[in-house]
Amino acid sequence: MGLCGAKRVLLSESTKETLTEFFAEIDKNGDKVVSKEEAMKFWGARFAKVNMQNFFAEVDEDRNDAITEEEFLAFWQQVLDQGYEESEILEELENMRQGDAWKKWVKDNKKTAEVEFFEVRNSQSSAEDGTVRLSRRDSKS
Ligand SMILES: [Ca+2]
Ligand SMILES: [Ca+2]
Repeated sequence: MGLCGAKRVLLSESTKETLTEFFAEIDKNGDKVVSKEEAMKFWGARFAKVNMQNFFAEVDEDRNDAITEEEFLAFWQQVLDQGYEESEILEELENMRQGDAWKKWVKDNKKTAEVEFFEVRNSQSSAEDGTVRLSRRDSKS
């Protein structure tokens, strides 16, 4: 078990910088902590609450209803560990700046990292939790 190669990719300095900038955009009062109110404001009127809840569910590691810069960066490192590319992260950040919803990066159900990786590669579309199955629809008999 485990990701093949087992070589851990770390966030690059430039990506970290972009993430920090993004964090600062949400952290309106600049106290280095993102509150639920700030997250709601960031997403504005459209599904702000759902986005905020998904965001906190994934990123607020210690569940204290506040996201620190440390938690934020640690989260994105986890995303990388799951097999996403930095370019995908950067693209998604840009999308969110344009008002896109928070994408669910980490799946809740228990699956191995390998399966997760497989799904990430094969379901770039917006398949929701639970509906993704490892079907072999491309095998013709
Ligand atoms: Ca703040
Ligand atoms: Ca926290």
